[in-house]
Amino acid sequence: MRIVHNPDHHRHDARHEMYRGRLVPCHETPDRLAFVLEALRQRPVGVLSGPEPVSDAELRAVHAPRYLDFLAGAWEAWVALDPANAALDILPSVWPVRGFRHDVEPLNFAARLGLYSFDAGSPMVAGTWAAARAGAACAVTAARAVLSGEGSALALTRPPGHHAGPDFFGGYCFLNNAALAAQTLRDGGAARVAVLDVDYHHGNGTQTIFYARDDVLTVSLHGDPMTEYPFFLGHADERGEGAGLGWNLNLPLPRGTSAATWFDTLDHAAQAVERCQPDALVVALGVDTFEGDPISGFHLRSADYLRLGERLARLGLPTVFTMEGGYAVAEVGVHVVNVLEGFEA
Ligand code: Q9C
Ligand code: ZN
Repeated sequence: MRIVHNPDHHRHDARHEMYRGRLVPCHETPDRLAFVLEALRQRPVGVLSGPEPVSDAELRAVHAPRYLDFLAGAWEAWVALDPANAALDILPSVWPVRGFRHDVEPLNFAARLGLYSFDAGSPMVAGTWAAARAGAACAVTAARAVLSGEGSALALTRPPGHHAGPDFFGGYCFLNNAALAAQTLRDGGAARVAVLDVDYHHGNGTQTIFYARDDVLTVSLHGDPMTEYPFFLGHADERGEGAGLGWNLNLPLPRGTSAATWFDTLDHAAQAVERCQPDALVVALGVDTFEGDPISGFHLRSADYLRLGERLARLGLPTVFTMEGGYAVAEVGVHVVNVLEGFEA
């Protein structure tokens, strides 16, 4: 297994996210990745490397140019408003909802920030763009490795990606690493690609990116959006649209779901992947399904991640993993490496 590590991830190190009316310390922190690297030192299940460069064209195959331009220039625009802003994180506070215009990009910075986001939980700092872009390069590099015959690869990166859509960020995500990996696999010759999202939260960004397409199957098992973030997408009746009808599968589960039920549902997800007969698989690997996760509500235990890896390996597909959520920080490394070990066994 090839493991492509993001050397710039630590540059995304925000202070606070808005949660229940307060600014609370960020859940998505640089030490999450440090714990994975430490677990890999103890159990070297793969060969570590850095990312190759990614082109703007590759990013634009998934994200809107004006969104990418906004992200790339956001910090400079923020500090230009007031030099004192350099000491503050960027957080949106105004959004265009139903009936508002989305086709006109306002000049005002706060308004542009709201246009391109969907929550106040995803702060940006000076290094966010560099970290996210290097993370995208990790995802593309991992996909290229699999295209070159490597059986599997992990984009070991943060910030995560599966909540980021064609032109919006949120849920701690800015660039959709799983979608970039899937698109790279498509462009490299895979006729059909499946994305299987096992993060606790619905992969709304990935779903949105591929919703009308019949070349990428998106499958997500996640906390029921009636009660769980991201709330406004992820229901079972979202099956794709146009040519993509039948190419999206959501398997929402109630908060409190046991490991036994979760694995039964994973089996349904895996069967849907098999039916589509893809040439390659992308696994959006969140480990916030852990019973000890501070913001989630499923009950997987550490050893269950070995089983998850084994089940994914049974699909027998060239596989790219992208690192998504998981906020029981000290356990994240053990869980990610358990998945990889189970996969390689
Ligand atoms: N109720 C990922 O796992 N905030 N993102 C939830 C707690 C957003 C999670 C607040 C959670 C986003 C990649
Ligand atoms: Zn998550």
